[in-house]
Amino acid sequence: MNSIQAVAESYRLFNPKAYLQNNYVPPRADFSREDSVMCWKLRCLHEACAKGEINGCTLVDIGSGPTIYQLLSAFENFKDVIMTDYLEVNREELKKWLKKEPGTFDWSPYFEHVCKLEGKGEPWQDKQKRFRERVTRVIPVDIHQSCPLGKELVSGSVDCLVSSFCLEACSPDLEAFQKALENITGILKPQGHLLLIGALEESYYLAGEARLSVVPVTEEVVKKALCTAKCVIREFCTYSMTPSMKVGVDDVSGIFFVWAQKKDHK
Ligand code: U87
Repeated sequence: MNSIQAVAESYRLFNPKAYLQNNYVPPRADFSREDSVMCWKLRCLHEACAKGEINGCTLVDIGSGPTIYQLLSAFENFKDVIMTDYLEVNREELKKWLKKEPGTFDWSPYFEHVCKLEGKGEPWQDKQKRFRERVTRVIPVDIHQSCPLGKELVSGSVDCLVSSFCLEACSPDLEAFQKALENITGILKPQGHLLLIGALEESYYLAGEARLSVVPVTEEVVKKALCTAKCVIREFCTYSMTPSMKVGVDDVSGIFFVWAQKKDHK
């Protein structure tokens, strides 16, 4: 078994419900605390999307997992939103939520928070309704394939990519991380946008019975990888995990947020 297969194997025990409990409730998602990691992520995404440059026809989220927060600002600027994950359990969790089936995660505090950031006084229910209408597909993805989304979404067809905590969490080493970044940015149009969020210097995280290995990356590694993948960095921000954000579900030391743009020429 090669190391990419070994990562795939380790994901077989991934539990979406446990994962959501570990990362998407307080203290990590405490909307009453501006310094919580979730407030920071949502603010970075909001500010980049509010500039008015990130828009177009198709937006694809790579490695969505069972979560939607990463799209709450960007989705408004695109006609068609596609969510993706490697695991069927995660795709099923997303589809259930989109279809308003009972027993799914409550994302309403996230919608409320993003509505507040936008400051238009819009009821969060309206945004949630729009989001459910805008996501047209939830499809499989494998960042280790040269066409991560298969033949349907080919090279140079997508206006914007979002990806949160996927590349480093699914790559056995830096070489695979680099290649995965090139694979996903390959589907972007020239000048297409990339909104990338990831863990800094993390080596593992837990999701129920699953213990997933993570390839530790630094700010410099990420910047160099983007440059090699022919992406121009428009913004790069980092967040240091405060003691209260350390909850025993991983050993992450910080988080990065990047807004980058694919170069014109190959
Ligand atoms: C999220 N995007 O929560 N190809 O943001 C493509 C694959 C492959 C493959 C597995 C990582 C969790 C990070 C979502 C889900 C991201 N998942 C799929 C976690 C780790 C730091 C930290 C985390 C979360 C796999 C929040 C916070 C912090 C998962 C997804 C990775 N520790 N995708 N070959 N293999 N996947 O099914 O859904 O990647 Cl605050 Cl700090």
